[in-house]
Amino acid sequence: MQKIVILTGAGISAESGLGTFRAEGGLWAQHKIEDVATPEGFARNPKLVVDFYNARRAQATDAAPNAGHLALAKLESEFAGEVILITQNVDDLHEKAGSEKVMHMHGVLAGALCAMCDHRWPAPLVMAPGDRCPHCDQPSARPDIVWFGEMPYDMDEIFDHLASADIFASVGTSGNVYPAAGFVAEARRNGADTIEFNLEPSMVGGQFKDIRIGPATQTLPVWVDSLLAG
Ligand code: BV8
Repeated sequence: MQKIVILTGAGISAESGLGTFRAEGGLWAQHKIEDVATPEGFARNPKLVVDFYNARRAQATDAAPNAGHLALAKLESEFAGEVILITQNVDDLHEKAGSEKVMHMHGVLAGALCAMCDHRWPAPLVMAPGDRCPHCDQPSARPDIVWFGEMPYDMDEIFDHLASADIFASVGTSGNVYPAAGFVAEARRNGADTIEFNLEPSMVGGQFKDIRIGPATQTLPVWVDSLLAG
């Protein structure tokens, strides 16, 4: 049975109106990474960080999935083989599009995490520094987001999937951030066909066998239809 492993990044949500990180005027242009996406930044100024994620949670709540998300959901439901969807994105647009198995390796805006007891619960739309954990009652709630310097989720399972992928596809990611940017090398090492979907080649674009240039809302539906046609 054929196995397709897909990695998505901020670019797949761009056409749903959610800002990417590295475009001019993108998220990282408005804030420094070390101030809003590191544990040190959170310790230094928890309100700045919590408000950064409150703004993104509100934006993601109002956003609708686009034809790129919908194409991947169609692939998962209609493909005869196995489809594994790994996303670096913390929005829920893949789920809104109907994807059922989504691995959020960098966490989720919809989740809250207790820094003391590791309890997880659905995040309120607006979090505040010092929110109490419903499990241990400590004032140690934080967004359930993987910050720089923190270990992404599900890495063992992800590497198992990369070891047995027949096709590895990467959509809308700049290839700046590791370990996600290293997945293509891992998939190639294991003999997978590799394909990148982006507006331009990413930092690891040269490692892909095939590159489809264009907006994901156009390139993904064509690719999915070709896979489903068999
Ligand atoms: C780890 C959650 C180790 C937060 C994110 C030096 C110092 C410190 C660390 C490091 C260092 N050097 C390397 C590292 C490791 C570091 C890293 O890689 N840093 C980079 C900056 C060099 N990585 C980490 O720290 C990771 N953890 O290494 O842990 C460890 C080991 C043992 C024990 C403990 C720990 C953790 C990284 C996770 C950070 N969290 N997200 C949040 O979302 O706010 S990363 C964040 O940026 C995103 O999640 C995403 O993963 C990442 C990159 O963003 P992209 O998705 O690629 O978006 P970007 O804007 O960059 O690109 C968009 C792309 O889409 C573009 O290419 C564009 O052309 C394309 N596009 C746009 N529109 C469209 C489109 N494509 C198609 N269609 C369109 N319409």
